[in-house]
Amino acid sequence: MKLFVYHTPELTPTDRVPDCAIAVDVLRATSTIATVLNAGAEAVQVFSDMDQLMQLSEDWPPEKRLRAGERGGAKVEGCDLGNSPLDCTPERVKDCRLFISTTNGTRALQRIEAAPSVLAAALINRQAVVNYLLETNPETVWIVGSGWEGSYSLEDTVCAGAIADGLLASSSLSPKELAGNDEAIAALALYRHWQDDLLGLMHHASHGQRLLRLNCHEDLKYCAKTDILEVVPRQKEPGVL
Ligand code: 3SL
Repeated sequence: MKLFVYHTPELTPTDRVPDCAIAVDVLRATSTIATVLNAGAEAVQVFSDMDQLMQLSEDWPPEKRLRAGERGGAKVEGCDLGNSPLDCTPERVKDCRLFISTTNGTRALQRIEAAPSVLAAALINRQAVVNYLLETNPETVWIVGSGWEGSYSLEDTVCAGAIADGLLASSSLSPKELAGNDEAIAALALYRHWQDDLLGLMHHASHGQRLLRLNCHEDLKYCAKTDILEVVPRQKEPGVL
């Protein structure tokens, strides 16, 4: 297995696809997607465009549909939910399809949707994703950070490093054998430096600070937890996990 890390969708190659591509948006889209599927949602359908989300979700029975929209960290008016994973309780989401559009995370998923296997990972389901990779053993794996409007996000790279660390802990691979690019080595080093204070890292991160200004401290605390969910969100058809 060779692991490549790309910090943003924009930095991700467009001329080829890997065997497995993983989107990461720790704050907060992939944390929300993992939480909502773990809570019993039927599926999550992602959109980069809010109008398209509203239009396509119209065809779904209203009692089986939830619309989630986030822009700039805040809930989009007219949606049932914003992008807080803490709102995704089983009572609220069980058996529903979540139609979701967020600033960066849903764009990252759309960017990799042509890969034969597409996953969504966050710190909260890191070990489940690691186990899935070890079981399926894809030759090439890309981890694509969502970043923020084209720029780097610390928390996505630390999650990529956490996945790399988990793979190394459960295999005989060395970092040199596993890493496909320099970004993968850097992600591993970042995770190993911060692994005992991931919430502290989120407080340093620019998007963490943005969310703190929006009073989302509980979200940060939740998204900084590691390995609390067993779920592996997998794409069933383009845009649907
Ligand atoms: O950018 C995104 O996709 C979101 O996860 C951002 S936020 O955490 O909901 O503000």
